[in-house]
Amino acid sequence: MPMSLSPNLPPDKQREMLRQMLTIRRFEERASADYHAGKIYGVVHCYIGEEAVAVGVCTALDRGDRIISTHRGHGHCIAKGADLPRMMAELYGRQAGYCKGKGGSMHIADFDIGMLGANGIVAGGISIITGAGLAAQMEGKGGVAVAFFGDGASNAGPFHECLNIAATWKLPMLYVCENNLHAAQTSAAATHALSDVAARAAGYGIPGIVVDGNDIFAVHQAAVRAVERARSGDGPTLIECKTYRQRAHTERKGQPDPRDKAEVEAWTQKDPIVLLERQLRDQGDLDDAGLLTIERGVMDALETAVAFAEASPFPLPEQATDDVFAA
Ligand SMILES: Cc1ncc(C[n+]2csc(CCOP(=O)(O)OP(=O)(O)O)c2C)c(N)n1
Repeated sequence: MPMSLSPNLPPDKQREMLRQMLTIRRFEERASADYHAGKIYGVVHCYIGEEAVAVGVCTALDRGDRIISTHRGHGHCIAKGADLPRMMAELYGRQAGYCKGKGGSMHIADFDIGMLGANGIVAGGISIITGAGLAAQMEGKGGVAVAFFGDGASNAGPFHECLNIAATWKLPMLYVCENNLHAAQTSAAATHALSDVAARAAGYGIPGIVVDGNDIFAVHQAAVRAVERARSGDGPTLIECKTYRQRAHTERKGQPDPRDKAEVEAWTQKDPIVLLERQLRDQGDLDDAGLLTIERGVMDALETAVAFAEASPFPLPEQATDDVFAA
């Protein structure tokens, strides 16, 4: 199926979308390799295959708008403009990282760019960002707040409670469900009876929209409309992006991945980066040289981030309880 066209986006903005998606992809490929090489600790959940959602939505936002992420958070951080060296240093567990090396992949936040945090608690972020939506409404400056979450999270209480209150109070919110058809090792079909999470919006009296989450222009257009609605005081929208993670649930070796191989292959064929690249070439907005320039820029930025991480020391044992607010 051809991608949606996006006549409202100038070509340089479309190429910037590609650059951001490639940055997420290469960042995570490196994070995965370094995790397996024993340089990164804890756990790494890759967003590879879902990049069009984070970039498509965040391109519709202003810097002051706020987002919240999940355990699979690198893509959202990068799309909202987080600093790659500080992200990589955090994954490496170093002092120069976003959490001074004590949070790891699932705890990166940057309030200066409106990134309120990744979150290891499934659906936990939805409540926090709904509070940010209320704050934006009270500030009265037209800000919006965006919750990114998975299909699994849409079965949890916070999703339903927050949609209910956001709809009732007309909060300036986007609820963006990244439906990758599986929650860890459990298929979506085994945990909810509706095939579309977006249908749940009807229960709260707000629009529920289904988009092809691998088509960045479709995602972007849906986000632009939802942002307009939110900014004009009409309340939240639930956008369900049908997408797929090309990797297992985490990068840990030997974990079960019961997904059907044909399903994985079919979605890999619909890779969102390949789709955008092809679309830009068809439009005459990208050639081999242009792509090479983008790829080189991405790899240079990544090498700089890795060198920054490696040059930073590990936190000291006596710093273990610094900046820890709960015991
Ligand atoms: C409250 C809570 N329950 C269970 C888990 C274990 N867990 C981690 S990720 C995950 C699956 C989440 O699926 P989904 O929300 O669809 O996101 P995806 O991993 O597909 O991106 C589960 C059950 C958790 N982290 N938090």
